[in-house]
Amino acid sequence: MEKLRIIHVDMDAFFAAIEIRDDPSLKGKPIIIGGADPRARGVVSTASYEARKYGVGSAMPLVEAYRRCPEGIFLQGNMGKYEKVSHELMAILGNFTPLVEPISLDEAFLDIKGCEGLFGDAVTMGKKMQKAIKKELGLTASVGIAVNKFLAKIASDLEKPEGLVVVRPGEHEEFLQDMPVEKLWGVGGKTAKILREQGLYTLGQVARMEPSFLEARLGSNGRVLSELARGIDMRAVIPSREIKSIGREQTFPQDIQDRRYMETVMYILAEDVARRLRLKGLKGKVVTVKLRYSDFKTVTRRRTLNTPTNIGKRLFDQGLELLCNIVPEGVSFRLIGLSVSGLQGDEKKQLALFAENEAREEKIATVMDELRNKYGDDIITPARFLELRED
Ligand code: TTP
Ligand code: MG
Repeated sequence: MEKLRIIHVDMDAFFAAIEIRDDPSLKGKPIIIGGADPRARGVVSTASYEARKYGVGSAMPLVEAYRRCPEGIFLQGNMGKYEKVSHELMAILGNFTPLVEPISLDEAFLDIKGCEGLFGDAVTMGKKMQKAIKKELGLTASVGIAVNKFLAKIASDLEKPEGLVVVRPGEHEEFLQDMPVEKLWGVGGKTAKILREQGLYTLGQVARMEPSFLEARLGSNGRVLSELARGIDMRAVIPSREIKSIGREQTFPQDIQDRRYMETVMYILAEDVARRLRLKGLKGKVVTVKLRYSDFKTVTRRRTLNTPTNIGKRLFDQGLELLCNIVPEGVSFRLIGLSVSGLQGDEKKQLALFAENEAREEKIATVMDELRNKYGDDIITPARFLELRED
């Protein structure tokens, strides 16, 4: 029989809990993070459990949250602070096992394989993690423990806040039986509707269906969903990849002085780096520009953005500004480089924090990537790019 060895940790009302920790006068009050002015445009990133009683939740427009909970305390939030706490959280978890896979700022999977001897069994370890998080961060976490990721993730959500739910080997059938189909990984409104049209409302019903029936309606995803509903999930816990930065450099065959040329090169570098970030599902916060003068002296300059990005336009604006600061008029150079570090996973859920504009630009950029992948790089060619090619 499989062993209980996967732990899923998810912080309770993460952003709101941090604000309450840092300002105890907020304790027990309905706190809504997403914007200080609830009449302004914007969405809720999260709400304290007190605010959730009013029906306020993540991704809801602020205006709607205000309508439901006018006495709520609306706060802008501070992404930099939440990221710092997230790093501290992951470091605490890393003390238990090197096999930590961060899923978002407040969530991670752990595989305790090989570490049982040190801290006891999975349940003992889960409790110790909750204790360490509370003691060191002053925050509460919920924990799910099971034989695989899927079951552990569902378990951690069941008794929030400060819950600890164990799905023992062999118990998954009963555990999943009455859960709604939305609990399946990747099942949103559309797939849920297809399942319901087939009379499938619960995971128990999906589990009893022939996998081939689901496959006929949902493609290869149908087979995966069938397995999950039967409590089968073979995905391994993959410790966070250690990509530290993504960048690109351009060396020139001869010395360059022309500012417009420099701008064009920066544009191409920015678009390329942004595209690779998106391809890897990453965003970065620190933009670094490198410049080698014709005498081979090399300088670098960096700047940290307010919010992480994978949009070429933002990298370009920032890169160009840095570049202009280090190239005095009339000086010639041989190499320009642009790189982005301070990388983090591009979690959809963090979207809510970003300006609507960025979300739009991101969509456009993704569509452009798809076109380029399909038809080649030439399909979308900004005017700037054309100029360079003619050179
Ligand atoms: P969640 O873990 O989904 O939510 P939570 O920690 O606030 O509450 P729960 O106790 O139910 O786990 O997300 C973690 C943080 O990510 C959350 O505090 C704020 C941010 N977030 C957004 O910015 N937008 C979103 O739509 C969601 C779902 C989360
Ligand atoms: Mg959470």
